Amino acid sequence: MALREIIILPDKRLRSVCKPVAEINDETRALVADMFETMYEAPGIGLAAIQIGVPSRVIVMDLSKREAEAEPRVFINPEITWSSEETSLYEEGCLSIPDIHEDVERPSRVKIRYLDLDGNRQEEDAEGLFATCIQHEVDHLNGILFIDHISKLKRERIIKKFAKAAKRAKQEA
Ligand code: GNR
Ligand code: NI
Repeated sequence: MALREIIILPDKRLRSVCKPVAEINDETRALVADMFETMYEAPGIGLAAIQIGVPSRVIVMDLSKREAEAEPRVFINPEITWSSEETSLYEEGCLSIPDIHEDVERPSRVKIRYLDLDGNRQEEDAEGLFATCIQHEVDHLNGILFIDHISKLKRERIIKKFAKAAKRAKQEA
């Protein structure tokens, strides 16, 4: 297992449309292990493979409370097969856009289909934080970030802030 670097805005790789996993093998299992290590260390509640620079349709998640037992979950080639008309507002953050938190409106409930790490097809209903998080992560697989769901004014301010920070970091290097 290895801790991997989380890529942050304005890294263009975050806009990649990620490729489906063709075969679940040792490489997939090693990727998932690295993703869990990186997510728990951050710490975060979810992570898409592209956030460590790997353009594959793989997500890890753990929504358990800090004091409770860990509940690691893996979603390979996930699809949202249904979304409710009803929406919810949730304050989102993203490990690839550190220290920014904004309310995002999304469907309150979704149905998802995915492969687990054994390659078994799974179907699940998601609501609450699970629904928000899986939608946030599936967006990553399609090159979409939570700031794409907020006002253009707020989004452009955030993008500018990160572009400036990247420029400064480059000058100092
Ligand atoms: O750690 C995370 N917290 C979070 C909070 C509200 C909505 C979504 C998230 S996902 C985020 C980790 C991350 O960036 N996943 O892609
Ligand atoms: Ni994110």
